[in-house]
Amino acid sequence: MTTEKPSVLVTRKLPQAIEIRLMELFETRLNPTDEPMSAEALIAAADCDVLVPTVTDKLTAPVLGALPGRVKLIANFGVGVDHIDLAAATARGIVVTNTPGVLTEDTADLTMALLLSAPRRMVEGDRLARSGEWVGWTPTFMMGHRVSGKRLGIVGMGRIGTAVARRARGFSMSIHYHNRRRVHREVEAELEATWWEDLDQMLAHMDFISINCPHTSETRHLLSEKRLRSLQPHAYIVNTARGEIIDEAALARCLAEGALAGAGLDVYEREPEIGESLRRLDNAVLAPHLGSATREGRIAMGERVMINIKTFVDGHAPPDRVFPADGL
Ligand code: 8YV
Repeated sequence: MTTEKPSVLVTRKLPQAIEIRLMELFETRLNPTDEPMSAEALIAAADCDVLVPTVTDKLTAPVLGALPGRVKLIANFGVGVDHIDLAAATARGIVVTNTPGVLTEDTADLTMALLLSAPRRMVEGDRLARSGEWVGWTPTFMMGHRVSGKRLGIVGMGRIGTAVARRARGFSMSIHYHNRRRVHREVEAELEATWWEDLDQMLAHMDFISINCPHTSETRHLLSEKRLRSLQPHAYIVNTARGEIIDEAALARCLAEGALAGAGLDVYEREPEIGESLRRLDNAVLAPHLGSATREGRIAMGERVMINIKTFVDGHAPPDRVFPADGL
C-alpha cells in the first residue's frame, strides 16, 4: 500500500460522527442522499480499496466478480453478512468483516419488546386508544396471554440469543434453546436453560419462540409451514434475525387461521416489502428492521467498521473477519 490514504466507499448515510471520522482517516466517499445503490451503480462507484456496505446492498457472486480489482476489503456495517456471497468474496481475494458484539443488547431489547407487545396486544391497544372508539373497561376486554412462567424456545443461542435469555429470565420465563453446539455449562446453569438437540421436539413444547440464528443456506425456511404448524396454537413467534428463516407466507396463513396465537417481527423475506396478508393481521406486531437502531448502537457499529479498516490497511488481521464456513 502507498502512503496515500486508502479510498473508502460508504454505500448509505451513517451517523454524522462516524462519517466525519471516516473522512479524517481515509479518502472517503459518502452517500449524502442515502439512496440505496443498484448493483450497477455500486459497481460503477466501487473504484476504491474498501467498500462499506449495509444489509441493503446485495453483494452476489456476479456483483463481486464485476468489482474493480483494487477492492480488497468489504467492511460491512452490520453483523449479518447473508447479503454478501462470502465464498465468492474469498475466491476474489476480498476480506470481509462485520460488526459483532456492539448490537447484541439493542437487538435483545427489541426482541423483548416484540415478545411482550404481541401477547399483551400493545399495538392493537394503541390503535384502539387513538381511534376514539374505545368504549371502556370490561372484565373480558382485550385479553392477551401471560408471559411470566411460560416456556421460551430460542433458536440460535449465540450472543443475541443468550442476551434474550438473560432478559427473559427477568420476566420469569423458563429458557429452552436449540443450537448446533451446547453453550458452556456455566451459562446453561446461570440461565437454568434446557438444550434441545432436536429442533422439532423443542418447537412442539414451547409457548414462545425467538429466532436468533443467522440466515444461511441451512437456515432458509428453517421455520417451514410444517414446523410452524407443529407449534402449539397458543404459541407466539418472534423474529429479529432474518426474514428468510421463516416461511413468511405460511406464517401469515397460520396466524390468520389461528394455528398460532401471534407474532412479533422485525425482519421480512423481501424487505422493505411486507406482504398484505401479514400487514392486515391484528395478531402480528410488525417493526421495520429496528433491531440495532439506537444512536449508541449505530455509532458503535461505525467504530467497529473503522477499526476493521484501519487494522486491515495497516497490514494486520482485522478483528472481525468473517469466513465462508462461519455459521455466525
Ligand atoms: C443492521 C442487522 O442495522 O446487523 C445486522 O445484521 O440486521 C441490523 O441490525 C443492518 O444489518 C445494517 O447493515
